Amino acid sequence: MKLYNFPWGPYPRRVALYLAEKGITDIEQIEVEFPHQPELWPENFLFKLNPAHSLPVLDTGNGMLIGQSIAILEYLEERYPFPNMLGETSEDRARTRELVAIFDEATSFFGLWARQGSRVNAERHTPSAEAALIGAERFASKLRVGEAKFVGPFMNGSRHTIADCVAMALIEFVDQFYGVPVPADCPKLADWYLRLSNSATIRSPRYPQEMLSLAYGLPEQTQIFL
Ligand SMILES: N[C@@H](CCC(=O)N[C@@H](CS)C(=O)NCC(=O)O)C(=O)O
Repeated sequence: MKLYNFPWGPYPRRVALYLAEKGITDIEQIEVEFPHQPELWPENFLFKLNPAHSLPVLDTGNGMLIGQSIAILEYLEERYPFPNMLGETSEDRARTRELVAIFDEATSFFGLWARQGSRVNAERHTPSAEAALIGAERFASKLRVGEAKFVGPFMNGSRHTIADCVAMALIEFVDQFYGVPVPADCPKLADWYLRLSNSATIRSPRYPQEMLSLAYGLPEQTQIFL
């Protein structure tokens, strides 16, 4: 199998965290330049990989390309069932998937805030303060749902699941790249984030310095404080 990825984006990072936690080392990792510069790629390279032009993409080695991070996590969970990172019972798996969906939605709404409000995206989008505010408010409300559904000590109880990978990839990115702290009314998430940040399998990715210096301080740039 081959994984096309880059190290620091919130969607790619989900898979990187999963591989590290699971101890999977036999998937070839191919690092792709980001931001995407299609003119630098071999002809149609990423389009062939994924019509959405997004990363990560998993080449399963048997004729299939998977271009959605959650589908990749679930696929890998079937190929590498131990240790189980989805859940033992139907209820357990449903809870993990529910948490995954909550933090996936939060990631999309955060993307709206960042795309419409951050200096780092100014070349790609005409900023809209109104859209940025909608994104920020919806992002915060999804985190509150995550707080209410959090089981502890991990997202879904006593073991690390794919929900921890999806949530961690988001919270870490939002904090480290954009300078957005966990909202004060989500103390369980804040505590979980602190604990996991210090665990052996989670080492912060290196962010491109030039982009980081533009991105950092999103609340101040948009005057939206959660
Ligand atoms: N829903 C997709 C989203 C993937 C995604 O948007 N990835 C970003 C990187 S973090 C990307 O490649 N964006 C392409 C672009 O902005 O041009 C997934 O879960 O894999």
